[in-house]
Amino acid sequence: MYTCACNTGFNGTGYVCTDCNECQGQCGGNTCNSSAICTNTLGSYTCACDSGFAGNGVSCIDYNECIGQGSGNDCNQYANCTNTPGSYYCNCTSGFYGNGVTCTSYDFCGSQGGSIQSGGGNECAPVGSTCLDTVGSYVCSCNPGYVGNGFTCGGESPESVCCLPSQTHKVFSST
Ligand SMILES: [Ca+2]
Ligand SMILES: [Ca+2]
Repeated sequence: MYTCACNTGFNGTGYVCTDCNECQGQCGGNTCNSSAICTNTLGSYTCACDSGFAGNGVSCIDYNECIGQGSGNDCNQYANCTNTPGSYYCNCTSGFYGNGVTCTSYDFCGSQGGSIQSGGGNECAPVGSTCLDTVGSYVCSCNPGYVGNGFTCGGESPESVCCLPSQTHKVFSST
């Protein structure tokens, strides 16, 4: 008289044994990390961390691509990188528009106008000033004969004729 038992990883009577699908919770389930892919195999299973994670499949730790881990990041030099579990994203900094991989300085001094917030336009004095685009910003200068900081430029005054144009650099806070 003898009895048969299925090997570990198999279900059945002992005469007929079929593989447990541990990935679907059979035979005690699996120990794969929640950020891993479980693959059923005959008699066992394997775990592999999702892309963007490092580890053996049971332990998976997010790569911080923003500090160069994993495959790093392709954020533009004028973008902020934000790490996320399994990934990351890029946002252009103030003064630039784009998808974060490509960031282009706004044409502040263009003739289209518009608000600073929407990217176009500038706050230079409408009369007596000159706007100069810089990378991610712009500079307002009062023309010779006008006095002010570039955002406000007063009319001609006798004493101002002698003086160099004043200017103010528009500074954006980086968020
Ligand atoms: Ca299995
Ligand atoms: Ca990440």
